[in-house]
Amino acid sequence: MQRFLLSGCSRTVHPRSKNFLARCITSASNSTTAAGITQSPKSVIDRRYESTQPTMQNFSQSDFQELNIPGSASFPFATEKIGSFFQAQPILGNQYLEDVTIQAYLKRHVPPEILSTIDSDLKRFGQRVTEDIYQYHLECDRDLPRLERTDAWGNRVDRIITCTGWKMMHDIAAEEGLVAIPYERNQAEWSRLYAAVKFYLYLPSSGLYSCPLAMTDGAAKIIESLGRPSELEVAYRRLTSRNPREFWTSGQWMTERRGGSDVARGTETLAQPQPDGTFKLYGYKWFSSATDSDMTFTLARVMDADGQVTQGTGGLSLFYLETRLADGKLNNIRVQKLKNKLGTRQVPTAELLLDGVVAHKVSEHGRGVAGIANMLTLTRIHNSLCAAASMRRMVNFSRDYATRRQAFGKIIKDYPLHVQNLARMEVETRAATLFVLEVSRLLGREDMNVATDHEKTMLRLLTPLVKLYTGKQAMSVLSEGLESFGGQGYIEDTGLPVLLRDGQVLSIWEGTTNILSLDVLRAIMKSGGDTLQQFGISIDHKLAGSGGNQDLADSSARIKQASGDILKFAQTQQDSMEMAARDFAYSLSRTYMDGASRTWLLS
Ligand code: UCC
Repeated sequence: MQRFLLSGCSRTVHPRSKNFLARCITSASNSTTAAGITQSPKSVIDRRYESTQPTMQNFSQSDFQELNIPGSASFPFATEKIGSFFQAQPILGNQYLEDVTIQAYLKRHVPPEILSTIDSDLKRFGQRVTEDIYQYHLECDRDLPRLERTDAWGNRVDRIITCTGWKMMHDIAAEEGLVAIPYERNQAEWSRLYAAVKFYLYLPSSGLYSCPLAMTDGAAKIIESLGRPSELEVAYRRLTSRNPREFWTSGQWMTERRGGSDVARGTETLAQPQPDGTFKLYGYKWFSSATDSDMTFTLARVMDADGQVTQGTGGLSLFYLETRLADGKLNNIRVQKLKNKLGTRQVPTAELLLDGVVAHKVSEHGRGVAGIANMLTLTRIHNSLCAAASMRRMVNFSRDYATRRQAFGKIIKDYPLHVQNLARMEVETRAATLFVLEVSRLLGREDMNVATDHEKTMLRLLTPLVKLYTGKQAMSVLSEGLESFGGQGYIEDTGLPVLLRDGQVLSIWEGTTNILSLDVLRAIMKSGGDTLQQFGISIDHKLAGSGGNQDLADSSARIKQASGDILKFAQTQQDSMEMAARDFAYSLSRTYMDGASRTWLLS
C-alpha cells in the first residue's frame, strides 16, 4: 500500500493496480526530484539518504479517481503523509578539478616536468575522495570506536573495536602513499607539497583517520631527524610503507593529567633503566589521540640510581615504544577509558596507564621537548591542512547547494546577499589554503636540505602562525557554512554538523591559540629579533612579485604599511608583548596571508 500527495490533496492508492505501479516504478527510477532538478548518479549524499519515495509528476487526478479508493482512515497501515517535495541535496564534484586555488598554486610553484608526474594522480584522487573513501568516512562517523575492557571470562583485554571503514582507511593510506610520498622524495623538494595537496583532498573524507596519519608523518620525521638510527630503521620503513600489511601508524603521547600545554611541569611519567639498556615506563597518559597505533613517541623522566628525577624541561627525555610485545599482547599498557569528546569521536582517544612499558630512550637526557618538537611541527601543519580542507569542503557543499535551493521564488545563488556570504567564506578558505601550501612548500625544501637560512627562519615562525590562525578561521567558516543550509545545516544525518564539531578541536590540540602565540614569541626571542626582520623581507619579496600591477597597488601599499607597523610595535612595545601575543600573531598571520594571496592573484 502506498499513499501519495498530489497537489496538496492526499490519496491512498491500492497496490494491486498494475498500471499504477508500473508508472510508480518508472517514476521512482528516474532520479528527478519534485523540483524538477536532475540528480547526478554520483551524488554522495544522495547515495547515503536515497529516497525510495516515488514522485508524482506523471500521475493525474484521474488515476486516483479511477481506483475509487476509500479514505485513509480505513487503512491502518497507511504510510504517513510526507508529501512529494524533497529539498535538493548538495553534490560533491572532483575535489581537485574544482579547486582553482591548489591548481593555480601548483602551476605557479612546481616545474611542469614535476607537475606532469603528479597531476593525473591528483585528478584521480580528487574523484576517489568523493566515492569509496567518502563512504568509509561516513561509516566512521556512524560506527564509533568502543573499548572492550574484558573478555567473556573477566580477563582484561583492553580491546579497541573500530569499524570496517576505519580499518579500510589504514590500507588506503598506505596504498595511496599518504605518509610515504614525502619520504620517497620522487618529486624532490616538491614531494612534501604533493603530499600536502593529497592530504588536503583526503582530510574531509578521512573519517578523521588523518589524525593518526599526522602523527605517523611526525614520527617518521623524528626518526629522520635522529639520523635513522638502526634500532628505529624497522619502524621508519613501516611508517613510510605503501604495503598495507606492513604499514604502521604512530601515536604521540604527551598530555598527562596535569595538563597538555605545560608539558615540562606536567609530565610525571618515570623511566626506570633496565640492565639491557631499555627502560620501563610508569605513568598515566591522559589524552592519547589514536590509541590503536602500532608505536608511539612519548616523554618521561629518567630515574637515577637513587630513584630521583630532574624536574622541568631539563629532566624530560624522548622515548620510543611499540604498543604490543612480541607475543601480541599490549606492552604493559592499560586502556583505562575512551575519552568522551565533543567531536573527533571517530578517533579512539584514550587514557592510558603505563605499568612497566618497555621503551627505548632516543634523545639525549633532558632533550625530550626539543626532540618531539619535530613531530609538533608536522602535526601543526597537518592541523592547518585540516582546517583549510574542512573550510573548502564546507564551501563546496554550500556553493553547490546555492545552485539548487529555491526560496522566495528564486534559486538562492541569485540573491546577492547570499552570494556575498559565500564569497567571504571563499576568500577565507583560499587565504588559509595558500598559507598552508606555502608552509608545506618550505617544509619540502627543509626536508631536502635545500632551504636557505631565511626559509628555515620563516618555517619556524609560520608553523605556529598557520596553525593558530587557520584553526580560528575554520570555526568561523564552518559555522557560517552550516547557516547557509538553513535548518538542514543543523541536522546530523546530512553529514554537515560533524564538520563543525570536529573543527572545534583544531584550535585546541597541538597547542591552543595562546600557547602558539607564545611559541611565536619564543621563536622571535630565540633569534634575537632576526625572525621579524626575515618576516619583513618575505613580505617585501611577495609584494615585489606584483610588479607594476596597478589594480594591486593600493592594497600592496597597505600590506607594506602593516608589515612596518608590526616591526615597529615589536621594537617599541617589548614590555607588553606577552599580553599582546595573540593580537600580534593574528596581525602577522593576516599580513602574511595577504602577501601570499597577492602572488596567487597574479598566477
Ligand atoms: O597530543 C595531542 C593530540 C595529538 C593529535 C595530533 C593530530 C593533529 C592533526 C590533526 C589533523 C586532522 S594534543 C597535545 C599536544 N601538545 C602540545 O602541542 C604541547 C603544547 N605546549 C607547547 O607547545 C609548549 O610551548 C612546550 C611544551 C613546547 C613548552 O615546553 P618547555 O619545555 O617549557 O619550553 P622551552 O623550555 O621553551 O623549550 C624546550 C626546547 C627548546 O630548545 P633549546 O633548548 O634548544 O632552545 C625550544 O627551543 O624545545 C624547543 N622548542 C621548539 N623547537 C619548543 N617548542 C618548539 C617548537 N615549536 N619548535 C621547535
